[in-house]
Amino acid sequence: MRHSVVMPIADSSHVGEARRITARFTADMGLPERERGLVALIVTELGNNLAKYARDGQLVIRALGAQPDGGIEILSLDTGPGFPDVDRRVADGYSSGGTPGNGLGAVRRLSRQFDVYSALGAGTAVMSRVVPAAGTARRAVERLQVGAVCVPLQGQDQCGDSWVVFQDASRAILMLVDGLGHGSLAAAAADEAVRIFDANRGESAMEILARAHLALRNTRGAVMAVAETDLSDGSVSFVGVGNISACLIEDGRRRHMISVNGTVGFIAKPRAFAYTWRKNAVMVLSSDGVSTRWQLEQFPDLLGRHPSLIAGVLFQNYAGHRDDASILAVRWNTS
Ligand SMILES: [Mn+2]
Repeated sequence: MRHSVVMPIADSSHVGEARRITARFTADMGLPERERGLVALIVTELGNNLAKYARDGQLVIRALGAQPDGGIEILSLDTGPGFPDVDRRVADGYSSGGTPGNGLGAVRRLSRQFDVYSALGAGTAVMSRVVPAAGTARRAVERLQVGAVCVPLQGQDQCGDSWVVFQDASRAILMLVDGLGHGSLAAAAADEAVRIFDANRGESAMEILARAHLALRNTRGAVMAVAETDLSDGSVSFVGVGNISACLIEDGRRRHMISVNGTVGFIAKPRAFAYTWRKNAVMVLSSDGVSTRWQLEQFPDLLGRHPSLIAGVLFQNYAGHRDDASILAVRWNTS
């Protein structure tokens, strides 16, 4: 649920490999047979598009919930060439006869949820979600749109980054943690932070951080941020320790949220900072495996798209290759 699988698609031989990896993933997560078939078709279609037309293409999959009926998300990411009039290319019945974007209409029809972003020079990002009917009903009450990419350093089995989004009727809490270094010891620290979060999610952001600080003493330590939001008025209590980047984006502006120096489990004097999360604004948290030097102006209109595409595009363009990398993007829905 928290970790994604990245599959680079440089040529058509990688498409079959991606299909096999995905088939194993959907079988392991217990996705029903019918949806497994849909996912295979979507991965093939998106993979072929990347192999034929795209630069730096990759597919990224993740489970959307702890249960099989939460469904699965498939992201297709590249750095170009990108194309204009993407909505027209996706529209039913439109066929460009073997040009980029061909086949996106079919992917949309196979998906429960679908969104696409493309701009000349910025590349293309496609989100396809396949969710069994039971899962759709359960998700109908969600007030947050959540996008995330969280992957280990290449060659590592375990991911030292992790994240959680929890919401109930009155509150939403976002958490992102980066265990120091990478590999299994980093993953152990991150897993412990997630365990503490899950056991204490009724508590304040300050209290969650304080408890994590105690619990992580026996680990390698971590940097971590928790953003607790009162959904009645959008007031945010943000508590961050160490190098987790956090911001709120609205009206094309990025407002940074402040973390204090330290390492959870070793030295941490957590402090809460207050912000306001206005409806339709997007909160973005990322670990230091993703550069923070992005500018929204580089990606015209991306902010209006599903947060999965925001997370995907930032991951595609700004994740380094020296550390685990995670980025969490969440929009607070007005409806
Ligand atoms: Mn890191």
